[in-house]
Amino acid sequence: MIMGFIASIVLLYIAIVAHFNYWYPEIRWDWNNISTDDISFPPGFVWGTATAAHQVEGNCINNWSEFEKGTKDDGKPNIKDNQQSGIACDHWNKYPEDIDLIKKLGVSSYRFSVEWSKIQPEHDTYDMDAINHYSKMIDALLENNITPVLTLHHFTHPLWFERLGAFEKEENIALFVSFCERVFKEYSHKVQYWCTINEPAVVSTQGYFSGMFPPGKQDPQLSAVVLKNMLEAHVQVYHRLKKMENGSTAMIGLVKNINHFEPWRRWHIIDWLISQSVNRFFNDSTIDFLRTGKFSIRLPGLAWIVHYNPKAIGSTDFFGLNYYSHNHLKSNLFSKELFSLHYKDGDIMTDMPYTIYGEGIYRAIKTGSVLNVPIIITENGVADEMDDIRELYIRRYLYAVSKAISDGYDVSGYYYWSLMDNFEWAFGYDMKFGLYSVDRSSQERTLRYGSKAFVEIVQKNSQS
Ligand code: GBH
Repeated sequence: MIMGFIASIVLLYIAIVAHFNYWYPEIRWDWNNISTDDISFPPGFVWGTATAAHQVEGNCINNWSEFEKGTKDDGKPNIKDNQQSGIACDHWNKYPEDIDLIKKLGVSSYRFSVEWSKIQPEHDTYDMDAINHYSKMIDALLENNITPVLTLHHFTHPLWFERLGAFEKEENIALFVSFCERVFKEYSHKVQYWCTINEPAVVSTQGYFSGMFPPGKQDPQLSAVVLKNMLEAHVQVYHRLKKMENGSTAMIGLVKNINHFEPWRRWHIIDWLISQSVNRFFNDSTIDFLRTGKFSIRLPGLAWIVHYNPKAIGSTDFFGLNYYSHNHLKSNLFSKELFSLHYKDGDIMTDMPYTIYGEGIYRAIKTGSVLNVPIIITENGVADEMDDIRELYIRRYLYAVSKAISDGYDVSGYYYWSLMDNFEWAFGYDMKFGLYSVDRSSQERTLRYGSKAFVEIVQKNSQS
């Protein structure tokens, strides 16, 4: 009797783990037998580079600049070594010379964000100087044949919006929608590509689960609510802008960071349950919402939301994919953190707490392809201060993108993150993602050695 019972439990355990292992393989390619020397892309493929306002412009006063001054409950600063974004790369003033740097790379497009707090510093005030500033920057890009791609929300928003509760409250969505309408009205005759919100799942998990981003809360249910509200905001912005002048010809899309979470021990059922739950929360809930209109997060005791909006279906003209790497999660049910991150021996670490995983971008493209719209890689790049793995990173990831295209996936562009070193959020200025390094005292920009691999691939695969 007892023996039979134990045997059934063991068999059930094996069946569940085998099921996960079969359906969710951790794909690994044999890079020793792959040549990344000669990578080719189809004609018309768009090459670009990306930044975000708060990280490069300087002098932003918003939820982040406020957070940068603060500390956590344990007294540790919110930003590594108490750094503050300050004047950043002074891109606000130096954009003409930065456009020259973009041109020197040989790329034909630039993804940037407009700073909401500069355009609408108070609830009832729009700042014409800020509106004119971005207008001039867009003109300068166009004069240089650089196609602008404009992001409406890239992690930051004005303090007045934060004080109203930001995306924690459904009623605040309308405030964001009206800001977006205003910006679209100003620039839609000269900007065709629009990103609504950058990485809602990062804002919700880092801001409300890990507490690494503002407002630094740790509340899984609120984190799920914020994600739902941000996705709702995307859907409403999409439909509003589509109805405006130039809306029908505009390409409007959501930008989603895909990060695969793998179990640290592939035989461990709790590692599987935790990593799959995180995958659902972080990756699948968003994709399912855009595909079916159904948003659901069901984590008993942690977070529970079921929401339906059929207008979400097809509410993106392209899928903006930000891809960097994957993470392995090891469960610790008896600690407050629930899980911790671990790295496999032999994997190559970047300066960020993750490794080089080129085949992951292929997996992410496959995941995004279920939406049946063109995929634009809106961000991909590496933090590498020593500049000794940048070339390897670029070659592997671009090889994987080119393979996805030859396997039939519809990927139409690739934007390198980032044009230049900038303020890397909770890590401050320590992370060097730039194709160009930036000397913070002189503001001098210099092309990195490892970036030449990118320049070379762009030049080989652009029409002249
Ligand atoms: C993107 O976000 C952003 O859009 C961009 O602004 C940013 O500069 C860029 O990537 C490079 O990071 O690594 O597990 O310790 C990426 C979002 C950044 C999410 C860091 C989580 C910290 C947690 N991620 N990250 S971890």
